[in-house]
Amino acid sequence: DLARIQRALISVSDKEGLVELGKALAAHGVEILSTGGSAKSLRDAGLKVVEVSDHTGFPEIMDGRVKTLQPSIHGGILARRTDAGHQKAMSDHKIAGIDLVVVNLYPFEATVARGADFPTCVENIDIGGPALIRASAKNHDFVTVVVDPKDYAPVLQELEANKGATTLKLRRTLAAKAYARTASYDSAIANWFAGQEGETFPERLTLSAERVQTLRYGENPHQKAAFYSDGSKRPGVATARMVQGKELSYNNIGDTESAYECVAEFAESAIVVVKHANPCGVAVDADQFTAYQKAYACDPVSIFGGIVAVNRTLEAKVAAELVKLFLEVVIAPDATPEALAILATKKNVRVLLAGALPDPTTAGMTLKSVAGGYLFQTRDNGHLTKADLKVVTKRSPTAKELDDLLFAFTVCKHVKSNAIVYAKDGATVGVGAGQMNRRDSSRIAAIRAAESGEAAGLKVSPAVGSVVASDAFFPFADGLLAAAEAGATAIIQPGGSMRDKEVIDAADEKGLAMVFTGMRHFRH
Ligand code: 93A
Repeated sequence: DLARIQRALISVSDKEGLVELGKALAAHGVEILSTGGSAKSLRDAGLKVVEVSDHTGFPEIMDGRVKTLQPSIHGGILARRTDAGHQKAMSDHKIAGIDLVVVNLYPFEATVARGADFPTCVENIDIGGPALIRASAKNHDFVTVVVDPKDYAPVLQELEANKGATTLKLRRTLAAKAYARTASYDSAIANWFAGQEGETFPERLTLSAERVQTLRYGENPHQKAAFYSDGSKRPGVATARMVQGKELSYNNIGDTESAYECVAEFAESAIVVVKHANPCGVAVDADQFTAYQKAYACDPVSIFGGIVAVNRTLEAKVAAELVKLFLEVVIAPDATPEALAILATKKNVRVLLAGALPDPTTAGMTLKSVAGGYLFQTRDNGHLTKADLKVVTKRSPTAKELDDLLFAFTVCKHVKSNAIVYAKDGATVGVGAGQMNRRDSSRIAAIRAAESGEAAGLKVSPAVGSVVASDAFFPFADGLLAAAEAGATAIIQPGGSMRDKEVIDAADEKGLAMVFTGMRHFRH
């Protein structure tokens, strides 16, 4: 299973680790073939290199578009070393075997990312490189292929351990990585091209993602799972630095995403507690500790085993409260050293520092799988300001009601439909999520408010004097009446029902103020 390396072809755009690699190969007596720029770097470092053009007897032509696309190169890679016919072809055509191929591609993705013009991007589509990579990976029985400078070390270790040879096991691993690289390279090109055509949803979409982590299990222990990065670098659970705690689980990742995307909505210091993908306590306040107390008070029951997200540097005073609870994850842009020291006393709690907050208004795609297909949609980046709200009742909301209405509707966006959120003084006081009718969500939220109030020793439910938000219009007056009964004084909802008039009349009759947003926030 060992394959000796006598001749290597090196053609790399990213010259990281190149000289060290060249030196180590030379020390093993490997003959190095190389293309223009790579050969120059190696020669400048004092290494002996054969130019591919000297090896093939054919010059690099057309600004390098044709460098390695030669039968003597590809024959040397693809020849089966154990096949008499292949061996004869090699000697008939004076083809020398190439046993190691080290290639990294023209930086197409980086060229696109820096906003280069169309012809520059096109020129950065590597043709010869992927051909070398795919050929070597195909013939991995005999040939070692390296597409990532990170793999120079393992290859050199094997050469050291096996007298200048690699094992089949390593060659197979590298071959798999090689095809993953060319696939992701081509999908980047395909998606970019489709984007140039001005299409949001191209006819054919290729996904490329890199595995961040294999997970212990999926949503349930009998399911397998892994976590992939889409390479977008959006601040959040995929890119955050985990400073302590047990390995993240599948459900942790989903919940942390919900919490962090929600907390990022608020300009003021905010706290979001999430349980089973739904916020169960959200609050804003100039003071982080007060925000925490308000968020906690919304639902002191559901926070058990929950996820807590903050949108400022986590403070010690809040951390001291968090360690009193059983929590799964804490996520923040950053934390003070004191806060980290306090969290460290609970070593199982996963603490993620995301460095920054995601921008809720940025465009992007979300993806969901269904039997036999995928559903893509643009991200719900809808963002409302007070100016977008239309008063539809006789009574206009007070300034304080208006603040709470906008806050409640923003939370609603992050609650599974049918979503009803009661809020007061910059905090949720009751959240009704995921019910099949709006009236039940409304009632559940009111029950939650009453129970939490009772637990806190309050005489009246916190829903009394609150405002209420609904993620979609009230199709009938009943949901609104349930909210009025619970004590809400103002309502925010998209509007647009056939029975809007009936709902507005009911609000007027109860003396409620109501605003329409014109924007719905279903979330399933
Ligand atoms: O222009 S190419 O598509 N044509 C080729 O024949 C070819 N062979 C290698 N690009 C080609 N390469 C690429 O050149 C490699 O993938 C590598 O990224 C780059 C290295 O060029 P240099 O050694 O001149 O810096």
